[in-house]
Amino acid sequence: MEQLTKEQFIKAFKAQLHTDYLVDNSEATAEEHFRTLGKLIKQYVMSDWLRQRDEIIKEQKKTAYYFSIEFLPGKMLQTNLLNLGIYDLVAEALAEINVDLNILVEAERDMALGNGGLGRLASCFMDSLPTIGAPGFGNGIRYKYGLFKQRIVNGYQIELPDAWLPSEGSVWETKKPHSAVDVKIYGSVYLTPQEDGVLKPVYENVKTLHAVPYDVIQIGFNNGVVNNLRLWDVELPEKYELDYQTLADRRRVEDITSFLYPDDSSRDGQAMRLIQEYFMVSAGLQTIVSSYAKMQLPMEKIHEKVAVHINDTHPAMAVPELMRILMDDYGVDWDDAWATTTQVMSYTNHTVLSEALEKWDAGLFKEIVPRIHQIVGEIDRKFVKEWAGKVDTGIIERTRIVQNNQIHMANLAIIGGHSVNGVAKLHTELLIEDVLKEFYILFPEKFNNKTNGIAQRRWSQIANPGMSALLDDLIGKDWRSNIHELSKLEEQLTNSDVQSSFYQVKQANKQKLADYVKKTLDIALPVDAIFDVQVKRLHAYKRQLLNVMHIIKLYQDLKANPELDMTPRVFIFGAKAAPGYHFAKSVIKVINELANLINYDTSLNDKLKVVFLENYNVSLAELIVPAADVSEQISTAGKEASGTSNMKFMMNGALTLATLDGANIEIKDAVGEDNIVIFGMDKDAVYAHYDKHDYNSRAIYESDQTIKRVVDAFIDGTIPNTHYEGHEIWDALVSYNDEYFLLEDFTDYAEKQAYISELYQDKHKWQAKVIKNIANSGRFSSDDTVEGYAKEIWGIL
Ligand code: 26Y
Repeated sequence: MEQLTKEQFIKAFKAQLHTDYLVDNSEATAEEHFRTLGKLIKQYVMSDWLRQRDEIIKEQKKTAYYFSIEFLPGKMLQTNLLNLGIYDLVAEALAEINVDLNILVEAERDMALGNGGLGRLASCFMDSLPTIGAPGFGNGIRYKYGLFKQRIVNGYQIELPDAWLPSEGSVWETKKPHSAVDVKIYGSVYLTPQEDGVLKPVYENVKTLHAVPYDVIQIGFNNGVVNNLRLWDVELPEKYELDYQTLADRRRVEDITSFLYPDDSSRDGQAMRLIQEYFMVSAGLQTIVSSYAKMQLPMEKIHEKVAVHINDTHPAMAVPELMRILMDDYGVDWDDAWATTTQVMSYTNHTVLSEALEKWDAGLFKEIVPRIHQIVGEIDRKFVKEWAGKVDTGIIERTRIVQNNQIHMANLAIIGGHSVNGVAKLHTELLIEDVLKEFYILFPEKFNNKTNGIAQRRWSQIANPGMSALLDDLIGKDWRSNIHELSKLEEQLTNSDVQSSFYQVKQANKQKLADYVKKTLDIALPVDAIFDVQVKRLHAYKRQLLNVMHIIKLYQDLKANPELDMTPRVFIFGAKAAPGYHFAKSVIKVINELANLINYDTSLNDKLKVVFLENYNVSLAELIVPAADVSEQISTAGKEASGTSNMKFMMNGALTLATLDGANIEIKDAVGEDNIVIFGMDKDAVYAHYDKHDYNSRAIYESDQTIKRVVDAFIDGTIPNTHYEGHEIWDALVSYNDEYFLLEDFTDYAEKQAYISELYQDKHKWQAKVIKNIANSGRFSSDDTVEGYAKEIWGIL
């Protein structure tokens, strides 16, 4: 890529504004400025993009395809400028013509094609893959509506559609109509022998969908590599227009890619979701196989050039779909197709919650994807036959794909691939020992761990420019390209000048967040208070309620003793609840009403504030994470597969208050016990309760006066306007035996919170721990995580 000068840039920028919008620089809107800059960036990388593609074809490089029903990139402008190494140049050039880059950044809409952790992880991987120079591409859906926009009205969550996509399309994408493929659903299929005796499927009454790809640029960091995220959109196939005669028929087709399902852990199997999954899988695989075919290599060896990753079970139909393409379209026989398919496929599990393990009704499956249904049936039959007599029949019955007229997608992904990984050490252990233990008996060699990571450039250089400048001063700039350089900070933990510099940076970030809160909620936050943050999807197992219980305790303590000497605290929440998740929505209502109660009670002397920030998303995370003093990672041990916000907070100098769950354990190992605050039951203690059935929350409630007082606050009128929600919560905690053990963990949690308050008073001690955390955060880079996938699972590096 040629070196760009400011003059060239300004000239090109103005010319593009003229061409596209017929406006001068001074009249253009922020949106027009943003799109113009985006377009220039795309042009700027075009030659690298094409070169990368040609290189892969010419050198016949093995390529990995990351299939995911969700990607959650957020905004891309800053990341793209940074990765291209032209951030400062462009910012300065724009300033010369009186354009503020920050305003352009604001003008970009968040691309929110994901629910939470799983989608955000996929996007961190999309940033890391080109950065480590790996040929790895994404494959997903171009939803017209991303995850809903959350509004809070009277304390309740309201969901509004997120129409993120402008009518002209996203600036980062390129439509590729000539690469479109057809996807068939519905109808019926039967097998009929050809002249050579081989059975061929004959389809009747199918519906054909036209899948059109949009390729989104994924720019590597300072290395001239540009990869591709391919998102599929549906169109009506002209050739088959007679199949769709009414407007309603046509709408139904368009609906396929119209929105992302807004659930992150449970959902009743819905036909449209199944169609989405198959649509994306089939379109992606057809393209992959046909480009492999151009290499003129034997089809039975496709695994030597292609790896397909199944991100959670949602794309698990990749297994039977590849079998279908190889057999029906390329004439490969079953055994050869199976041998190569299982070498192509690999699968990541992201959850141990049984309600999140995807299952489909076999009848629905057969109706929508009849040929895939046949192939799954055959895979299942062969699996049972292969293991019969070798292991206990109970094991076979519980690991087979079709059980009780349901298709178990995890079983399909495990049986049909060569690798199964969890996303943190503990999580992988739990898969092996518990959730997937019978698969481990059959296929121990498939299991491996890949602890999650984060795209550190976004979560440090972009989100926290203040800290980044300080790091440049202290350890030089190399950390920007090699995050492990952060460990050099180890030498400066106790240097009080360094400590106070980090403190200043944090205070400035807190002020920035406080300004936002003032502007959006009209609440003034004291920045000398501890900023205590819990941001993540709202779910019972994540235990936002435990945090709430502690806030209630502090409130009661302060009301009882207004003179109480307490380190001021600001509790910050951000969380979307799945629209159908009743209990989670009640928790949101209670947080908001508790916030109202506390924030306007002048007798508390600003010692306590609670804010719920609406519409938590990637961009808001970039504002919140650098401003946190305390990172709340308080899930019931054994339930959070990994967590990734824990890593982001750590890198930005927050202390983690955590249970021994998911990647929290690895954070503890990285910083040492003194530099993280651990509380509560570990996974063994939780499992002991499951084994012995001896948990009794009512007994705790009745015997512990503090807990009783806190829990009763949900129903005794303390929190206004929550009669219904309060009773629902009280019942969950007391009458229904507190499924996630909040009461058992509460006392330790409150004690550790008190310890944090005390610790914060000792600025030297606190800051030493802060710096220790930053110094050891490099090991959570997704560059390293993805390198592990690339080498050990996909074989592409
Ligand atoms: C089946 C459907 C309802 C469904 C849709 C989305 C099921 C699950 C999901 C999403 C799960 C998810 O986001 N899991 C999170 O993945 C992160 C990345 O690995 C983990 O860090 C986090 O602990 C886990 O909850």
